[in-house]
Amino acid sequence: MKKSDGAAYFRMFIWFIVGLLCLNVRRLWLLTHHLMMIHFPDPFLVNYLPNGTGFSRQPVPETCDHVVFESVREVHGLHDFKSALKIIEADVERPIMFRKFLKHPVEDWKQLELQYTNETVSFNTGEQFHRGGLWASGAQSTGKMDMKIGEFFNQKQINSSIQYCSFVRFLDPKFVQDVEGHSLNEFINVGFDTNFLSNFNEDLLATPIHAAPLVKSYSLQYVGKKLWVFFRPEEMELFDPINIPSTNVMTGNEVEYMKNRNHLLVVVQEEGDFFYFPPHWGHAVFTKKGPNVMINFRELDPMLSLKINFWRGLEGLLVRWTTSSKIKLFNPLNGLQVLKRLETFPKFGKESPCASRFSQLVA
Ligand SMILES: O=C(O)CCC(=O)C(=O)O
Ligand SMILES: [Fe+2]
Repeated sequence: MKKSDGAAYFRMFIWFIVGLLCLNVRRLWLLTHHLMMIHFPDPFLVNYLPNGTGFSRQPVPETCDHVVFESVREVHGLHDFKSALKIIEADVERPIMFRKFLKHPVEDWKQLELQYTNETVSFNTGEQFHRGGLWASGAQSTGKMDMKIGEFFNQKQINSSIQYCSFVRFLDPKFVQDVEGHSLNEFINVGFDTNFLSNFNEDLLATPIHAAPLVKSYSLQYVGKKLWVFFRPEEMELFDPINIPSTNVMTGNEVEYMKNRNHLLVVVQEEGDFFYFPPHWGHAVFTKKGPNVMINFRELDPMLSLKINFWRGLEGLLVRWTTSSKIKLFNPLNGLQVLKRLETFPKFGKESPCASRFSQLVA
């Protein structure tokens, strides 16, 4: 090796280090800025969003005909948590669907419904206008109402008004069992449950794109069907996400998302299916009309979170450590003040042209 080669390599090495530092200064600045926005929304957030223009969620593509639906991995024939967890562990950074995991999901739900019949939970009420899009729900919320679990499915549905029990916790994980009578918390540390009950008149994308920064999610569909549209962690980063404390995108729209892609990563979850997805994976969830029950257990995994997306994971941890326990709930409606502020920006968009194809998939 000539002497000049050594000097050139050394210069390259120095530039490499300078590059890394610059990258980190930018990330550190972004992180600090987000924490300021989260804790002092008035001066920071208001200045950040330029008259809501960066936040317009209106545009949707003209057609969905060209979009290819790509599916997540699937496993058939497994019915116990222990074996499923082994498979999950082997490829923990990707979502996976276990088909027909529960053999009698509807009967299992009837049992749970009976057990929790007098448990009062808070339902979000709203008006539904269409089936929604990836960036904006097809319903606008009007408020909240408390209802007993046992009463919910016995009521009459009224026109376009909807009730959605989402992200609520009422279950003891030990009562949610596989066919062998084992529960998830015998094998992993289930942090909390988030449950979803609905009886929509029309299919509805009720939960637009968001992600969970710190937890692994294990979901069981008991009644009805849901269609999940997934955004990979790196795709979420294109739309200025912020942890509030779930990760919500602040910019982008469906047109922008589809510009350089012709595929959507989707999976339909049917009665009895058990579904795992890792932290940081963005998802928008389309719920089939009619009775619907889905239960999702969350397992805190900061190491995996940092591994998949270090800076977003760090932001998630800092938001968690610096907020009161009341708003640490995995509940957007109970979230930080910044979320309420984000809600005031134009958000109610058009129906996705893919909504008809989503409906066909859950039919
Ligand atoms: O089912 C829904 O509407 C949302 C579900 C969801 O976002 C979740 O379980 O993380
Ligand atoms: Fe979610």
